[in-house]
Amino acid sequence: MNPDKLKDKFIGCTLVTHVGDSLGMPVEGYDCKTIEMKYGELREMLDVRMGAGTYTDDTEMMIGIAESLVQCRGFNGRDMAGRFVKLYNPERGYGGGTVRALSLLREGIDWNFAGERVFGGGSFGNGSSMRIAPIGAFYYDKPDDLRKIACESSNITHAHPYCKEGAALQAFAVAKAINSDPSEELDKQSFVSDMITFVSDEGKLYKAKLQHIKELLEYVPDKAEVIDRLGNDSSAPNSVPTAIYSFISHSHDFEGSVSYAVSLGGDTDTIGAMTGAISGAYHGKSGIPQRWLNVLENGERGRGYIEMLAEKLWELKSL
Ligand code: R7I
Ligand code: MG
Ligand code: MG
Repeated sequence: MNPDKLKDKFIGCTLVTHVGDSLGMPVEGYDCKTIEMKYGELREMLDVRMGAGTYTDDTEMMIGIAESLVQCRGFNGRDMAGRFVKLYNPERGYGGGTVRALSLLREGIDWNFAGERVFGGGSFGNGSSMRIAPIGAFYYDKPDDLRKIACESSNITHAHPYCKEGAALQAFAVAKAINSDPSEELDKQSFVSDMITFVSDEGKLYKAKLQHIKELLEYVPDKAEVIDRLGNDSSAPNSVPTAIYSFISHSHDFEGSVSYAVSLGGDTDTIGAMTGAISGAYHGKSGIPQRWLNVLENGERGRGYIEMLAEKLWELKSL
């Protein structure tokens, strides 16, 4: 891979996590029909709820992962857990399970044991998949390491096997998108087949959903069918496959993929963020519409900071 293109893709997957998060944030929890009725096709960041271009917990936690990988030159669970705790801003709209895990970590519970104490055995929420883009990028050429590190990073807050598998699958989708050349036609069916092969025996649920994706790619289904077969809620199994489908079904259309993800309703910021991570990894930063970049928040840990972290991650990789 041309180093400049690789750098563009590293920045793309992190920055478009922010884009998808911010595009979906104003309508999180709305159903598909309400979004369509109120806004039609949502392609602009609305100035409601937290304000246009503001990110939520999805991006804040992704920043924690990127900072930790850069500072530790790879995965360090204790450091990553500490950064999640330090960055936590309750105004960003965290899920209840993650709030509980972070408070256990703050009380001094070891990073390897807090996650399993949430919801008695670990949350199955999508909180560990939504933040995974930097791990998908950093380990894009090492699928075994990618799986291991994605699972360990999930375990910090989300110990349920569905979450570990979901985080690994989402990271693998980012890695596959980085490895794919957007100037060539994407072989959609083989992209999904590779994902089915990647899923472990504990992830049967994901294998079944990926099989649904293969079928849905054969025609243009209406949104109700996609939601029915793949889901759109805040559990990992009902959102990671939805993001993968949103990307693959619109792989040629960067803007359309993220807008489509949000249009499905439900957990819109998160499905938008995860779709954005894959689309951004595929098209790179250079594919992002300028009007979207312009509106992203850009304070102390905003757009510029995220871009700087992604560049550092890429530099580490290029050593
Ligand atoms: O996974 P998590 O961080 O939530 C992420 C979501 C995203 O949409 C963000 O944008 C933010 O809005 O929150 O937080 P969790 O609370 O661990 O999981 C999310 C949801 O999954 C919870 O609110 C529960 O509804 C559900 N859930 C469970 N319910 C019962 N028993 C997850 N695990 C369980 C469980 O074991
Ligand atoms: Mg959120
Ligand atoms: Mg969400």
